[in-house]
Amino acid sequence: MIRNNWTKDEIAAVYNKPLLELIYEAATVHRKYQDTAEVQVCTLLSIKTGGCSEDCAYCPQAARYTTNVDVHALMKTEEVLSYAAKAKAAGSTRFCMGAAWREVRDNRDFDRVIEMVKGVNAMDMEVCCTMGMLTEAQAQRLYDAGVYAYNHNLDTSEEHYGEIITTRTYDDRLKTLNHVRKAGISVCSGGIIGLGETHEDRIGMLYTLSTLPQHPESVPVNALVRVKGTPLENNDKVDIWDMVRMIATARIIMPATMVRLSAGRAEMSVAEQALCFMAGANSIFAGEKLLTTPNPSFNEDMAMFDLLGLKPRAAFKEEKKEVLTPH
Ligand code: SAM
Ligand code: DTB
Ligand code: SF4
Repeated sequence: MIRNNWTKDEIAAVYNKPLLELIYEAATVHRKYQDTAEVQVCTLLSIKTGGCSEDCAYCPQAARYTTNVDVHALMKTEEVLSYAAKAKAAGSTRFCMGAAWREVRDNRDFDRVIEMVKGVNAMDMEVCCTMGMLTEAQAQRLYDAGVYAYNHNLDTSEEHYGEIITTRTYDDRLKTLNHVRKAGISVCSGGIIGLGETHEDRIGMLYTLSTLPQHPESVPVNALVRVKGTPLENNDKVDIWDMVRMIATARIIMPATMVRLSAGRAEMSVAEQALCFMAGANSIFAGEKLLTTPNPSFNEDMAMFDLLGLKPRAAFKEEKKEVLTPH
C-alpha cells in the first residue's frame, strides 16, 4: 500500500534500522512494486550554463562563486536536438534539459525551449526539464509542448534549507512542485546529501517528499559533487553507506516511485553502485557529463548493466498507479 501519511518518527525508524536489515527490506519492497531488472536511463544536457543569480552553496553555476564552469547562453535548438538524437541512439529513454535559471521568464528563451521540447518529444523520448521556478501558466505551456517530467529538488530539509540557499524559500520550491503537478506533468523531486545536514534533516526531507498529496514519480538522490570555488568544496565525501541508507528509506516509504542514483557516481565503484541498485535505486543519469561535472561514460554504464544483469527501461512505461491512504 502507498502511504502519504508517514510521520517523521516512522521514517526515522526505517532509516535507523540495522543496515543489512534495511537493505533486505528495501530490496523486498523493490521486488513487489518495480521490475528489478530494469533501470531508467536519463541523459542530462545543460542547455544554459552558469551565470545563475541564486546562491545555492553546492552549485558551480552560481554567478557569485568563482568556479571553472564555462558560462554559456541558451543553446541553439538544432544543437540540442542533435544531442538528443545521440542520447537516444545510445539507449537513453529520457532526455533532461537543464538551465541555470532562478526561474523561467516569459521571453524568447522560453519560446526556444518550447521548440526544443517539441523536437525531443517528436523523437519519442520522455522530455524532462529543470529550469528553476515556474508559474502555473508556464507549467501548462510546457505540458502542452510535450514535457513529460519536471525536475525541481527540495535539496534538503525545511530546517536546513536556509543554511544552503538564501535567495528563495522552501515554500517557493513547494509552490513550483504544485504548479507542475497541477499541469499534469510528472514530478521529479529529491535532494542532495553531503551538504553538512544531520540525519534528522535527511529524514525531514524524505518526510516532506513522502507526505506530498501524491508522491513524486521520481526522486533523485544526489551525493554532493564537491566543486572547487563553491562554499561546500571542502565538505567530507559522502559515505556510500549513507547513500544506501537514503535510497533504501526512499524505496520503502515511496514504493511506486523511481528512485534515482544521481550525482556522485563518478566517485563510486561498480560494487558501490550495485549496493544502491540492491537498495532500490532504479534510475540513473547517463552520459559523460551531468550538467557541468563528470559522470561515467555510456560504455562504462552499459558494461556495468551487463555485469549486474540490468537493462535500460523502455520509455513511457506508465508508473504504477498509486493508492493513497487518507491523512
Ligand atoms: N536551476 C534549476 C534549479 O536549481 O532548480 C535547475 C538546475 S539545478 C543545477 C538542478 C539540481 O542539481 C539542484 O537542485 C541540485 O539538487 C543539483 N545539484 C547542483 N549542483 C550539485 C552538486 N554540486 N552536487 C550534487 N547535486 C547538485
Ligand atoms: C538532479 O537531481 N541531479 C541532476 C539533475 N537533477 C538536474 C544535476 C546534478 C548536477 C551535479 C553538478 C553538475 O554537474 O553541475
Ligand atoms: Fe542556479 Fe539551480 Fe545552481 Fe541554484 S542549483 S545556483 S538555481 S543553477
